Amino acid sequence: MNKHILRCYLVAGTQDCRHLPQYANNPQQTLLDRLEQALKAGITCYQFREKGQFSLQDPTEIEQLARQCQALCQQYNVPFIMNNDVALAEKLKADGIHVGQKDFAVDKLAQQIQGKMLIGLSVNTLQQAQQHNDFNGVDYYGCGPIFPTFSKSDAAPDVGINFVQYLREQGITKPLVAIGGIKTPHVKPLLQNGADGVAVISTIMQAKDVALTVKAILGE
Ligand code: TZP
Repeated sequence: MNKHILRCYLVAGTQDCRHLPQYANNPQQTLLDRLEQALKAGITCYQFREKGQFSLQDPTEIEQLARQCQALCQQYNVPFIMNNDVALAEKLKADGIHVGQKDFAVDKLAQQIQGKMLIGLSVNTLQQAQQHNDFNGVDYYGCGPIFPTFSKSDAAPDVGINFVQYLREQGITKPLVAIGGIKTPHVKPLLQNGADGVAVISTIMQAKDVALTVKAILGE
């Protein structure tokens, strides 16, 4: 895979838009508007993650929104990754699927997907990273949470900014995106430590100026 897609990776669903003024009238449109601003500004990847108690619950509404987000991503030529929902990812022919450690047997998933989509896997320990380092079925790791996060209720313990460097020193060569509590000043040290990019929710979703924030992440 092209590692550059991990450089500025936005993860978001309607639950991440609750602070925005438009949200009360139309959560879906609020997400779509933010996503388009971020796409225009140059994000390199988007993960559709509709999750938790404040997310949409109706599968038809979720699918409809996912399709709209996907269409926007296609317009800007940015990969559309589905969080966790393999059936929906396959139905929509998403560019990728991202799964956690507890979600799936990733080896089985890779067999099922047969290279038709990218597969991202969350890792939180060296052992987890070692387990699939040489397995081509996993395309990239989401490594974290690096810092404490308010965007994921069941987040694993935070690993700290030097964890990425530690993984690289221990021979982890898989493309890797750092995630969890990442703000713009953390981007440079994370890249220097060996990350291929950063994935964020709140830094972009809560930005006063989305374009400036995306550019800051991209170092522009
Ligand atoms: N996985 C690990 S941390 C996290 C996810 C989805 C949440 C990241 O959100 P934020 O707001 O960038 O900390």
